[in-house]
Amino acid sequence: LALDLLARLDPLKRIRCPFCLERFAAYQMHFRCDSTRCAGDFSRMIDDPILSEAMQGPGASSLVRSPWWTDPSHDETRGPRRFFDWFLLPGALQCPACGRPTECHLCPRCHHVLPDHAIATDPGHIAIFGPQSVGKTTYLTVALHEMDQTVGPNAGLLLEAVDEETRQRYKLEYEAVTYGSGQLGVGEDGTGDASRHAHYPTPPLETNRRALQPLVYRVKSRGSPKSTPRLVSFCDLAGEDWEMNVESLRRDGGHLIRRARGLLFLIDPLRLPAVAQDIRLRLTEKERLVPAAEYADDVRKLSSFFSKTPVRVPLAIVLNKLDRWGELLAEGSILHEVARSVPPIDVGERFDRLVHEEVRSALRRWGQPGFLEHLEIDFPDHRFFACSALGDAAQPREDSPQPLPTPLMVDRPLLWLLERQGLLKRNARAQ
Ligand SMILES: Nc1nc2c(ncn2[C@@H]2O[C@H](COP(=O)(O)OP(=O)(O)OP(=O)(O)O)[C@@H](O)[C@H]2O)c(=O)[nH]1
Ligand SMILES: [Mg+2]
Ligand SMILES: [Zn+2]
Ligand SMILES: [Zn+2]
Repeated sequence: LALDLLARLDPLKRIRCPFCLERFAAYQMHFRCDSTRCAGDFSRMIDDPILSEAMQGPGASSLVRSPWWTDPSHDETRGPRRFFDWFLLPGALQCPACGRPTECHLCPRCHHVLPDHAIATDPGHIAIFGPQSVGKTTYLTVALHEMDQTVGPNAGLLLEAVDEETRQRYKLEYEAVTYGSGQLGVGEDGTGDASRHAHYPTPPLETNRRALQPLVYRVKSRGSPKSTPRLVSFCDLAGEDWEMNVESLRRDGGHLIRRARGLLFLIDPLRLPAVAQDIRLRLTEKERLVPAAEYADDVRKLSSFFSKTPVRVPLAIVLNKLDRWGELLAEGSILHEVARSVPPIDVGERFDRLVHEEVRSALRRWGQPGFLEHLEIDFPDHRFFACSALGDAAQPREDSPQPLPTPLMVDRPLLWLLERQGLLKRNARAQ
């Protein structure tokens, strides 16, 4: 990507990498050769300790190699020119291996290719976390799908994968699992797609560091053609790390929570004894055997990622699997109606507030005043939501065939968080 002269004249501009969320000045960006000749020729590649560490963690055991790259302000082959990057960023650098000029910029901390818009604007970031099996991965799958198909267009907003890697990862690891891999012909109906199944638990960081790589999207909104699209990244963390390896989560993935612009804490109220013991519910074997939730501890855990409290980052607390517990609430309440698949009318700020109040009083009834108090004190900018990613498509057995999701209110927390970081115009949430 080529920087325009205006951007080149601003070498001290602070940039935030949408992948590792580190901040640095524009003149610190690295370059890499992106010619097809260098990309396809292993013998021309050189060691890349920064990429190795980003992929394998500190003390990476094997060195990854990549096409020629350089840190321009320390590259002696550039002669004295390197000292002037402070005044004018280099336009292109010549790759010594293939002789071609390259304008491909890398984040100096993680060596991910920086998309153009990352250099122009500050990216947003939403971290999705919570206990095991509450439905985080399914939520992200369905929320992004809805964003693409209905919610986004209704709110005048488009999310577009920033690179092929994000596009492919979402498609293969998220969408193909919940929506099927779409191998059917156009005239066939989608009910029998056997490739649809429940997500496997997200692996902990110790076995797979993939969760550290966020999915990055370009946010395009209708109306203002001159403004550069902003970026937003999403990460979906493993419940196992949240519940059992919080030390390693804080060490290796702490930045994804600490530097988030929006926090999305997903929980499953079926793990509260007051809910699970309701005689109207028939629990599955798995639901019966999980340990009781300790939400006040979760808030304490979350605060421990930050150097000081109160934390100003907006926090959405989302009670998921509404399809399972919504009908326990009073008849006539929004949550009861939505759980029965009565579509809500007139969603918007006022609607979100009503849901917030209903959830809050439910949590109080379910014996969670400590949780509520902790939130008030440590995360004053919080909002409660309720949703179901699967709706009435949810199956009691994970190994049974999965119908297509019929989500309930998955978009509300996402839109609220996008609005709070200035990625969505106020009032666009009202459809
Ligand atoms: N009833 C119901 N079940 C759901 C819903 N969303 C997800 N599930 C089920 O919950 C289980 C866990 O879903 P995941 O999305 O893998 O949960 P997770 O939070 O990512 O789990 P970890 O990656 O282990 O932390 C799966 O069996 C899903 O089918 C929902 O909206 N309603
Ligand atoms: Mg998961
Ligand atoms: Zn980075
Ligand atoms: Zn080259």
